[in-house]
Amino acid sequence: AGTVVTFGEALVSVRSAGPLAIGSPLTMHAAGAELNVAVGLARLGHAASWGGVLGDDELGEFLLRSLAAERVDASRVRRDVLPTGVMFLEARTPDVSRVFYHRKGSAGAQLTPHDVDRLLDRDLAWLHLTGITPALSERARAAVLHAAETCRRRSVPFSVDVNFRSKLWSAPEAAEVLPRLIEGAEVVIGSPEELVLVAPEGKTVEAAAAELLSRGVGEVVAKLGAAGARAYTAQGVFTAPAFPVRAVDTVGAGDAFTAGYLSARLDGEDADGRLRRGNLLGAFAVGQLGDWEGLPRRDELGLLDLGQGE
Ligand code: KDG
Repeated sequence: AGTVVTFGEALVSVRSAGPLAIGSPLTMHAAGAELNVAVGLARLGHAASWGGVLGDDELGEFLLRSLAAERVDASRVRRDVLPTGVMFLEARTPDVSRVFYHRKGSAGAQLTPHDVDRLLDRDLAWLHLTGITPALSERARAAVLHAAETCRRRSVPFSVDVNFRSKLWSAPEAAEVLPRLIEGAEVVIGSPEELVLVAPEGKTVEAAAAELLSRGVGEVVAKLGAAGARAYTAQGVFTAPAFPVRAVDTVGAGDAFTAGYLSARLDGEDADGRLRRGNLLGAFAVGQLGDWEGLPRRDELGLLDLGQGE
């Protein structure tokens, strides 16, 4: 049936139990939006592959080990002399966390169009991209635009999670590049603000979705956090509520939603089923520390069944 491929920058996320400035205890996790999606898909039994450039260092070894343990194919990863990127996630208060990137000049930003060609040279079922990659460097931007172009040329379906990162680039810069990236995408996912950012004419999320659909995007999915999610499709607009859960760590919930949505899409589920599985994975993700650690295997999908589960 082919492989679901994704690529981008994987990071080591170092999470603190309290303020960093006082030396709070730290734990090490594998992270990066695309890695999170790949793990979510692999846990549900999809053949998933992650690609990118990792440092030839201990942190790169840790990320490869994590991918292998989660049965994500990483056979086309390239190693580089530059260091693997790190992200500190500081629990400043129980409700407020802060992100500090140590990723400038990292191996992950060295991705090239040639790396992409190597990665996509296979039986591709689907390609998943994010709006983080074009913000990393000129060559990473060229690489991700080349990947989308390759999909359009080969008629391979692809998805884009907008994932705007204000610490990496400005909204005007993103608004210049991202509309080109999402052209012809089968699925575009984002928060309402992110969807407005990628639709030059759209002032509201509804207008943005209508514009993207009219320009050939297959479906537009708005992540609404605790309010669930909404899909704008040629068949109409569908909304599904979030699962009521206690949140321990919300970072990674959006990527989990994306993995669930894509998983259901690959399984041929309808819009309601896709939204439901997206919300379900989001709920699993927020229940545990780490971006993806709490995600379910396929036989665990019913665990959170509270009357609306699968
Ligand atoms: O969604 C979580 C990701 O954002 C996190 O793992 C780090 O990919 C990341 C980024 O670049 O911010």
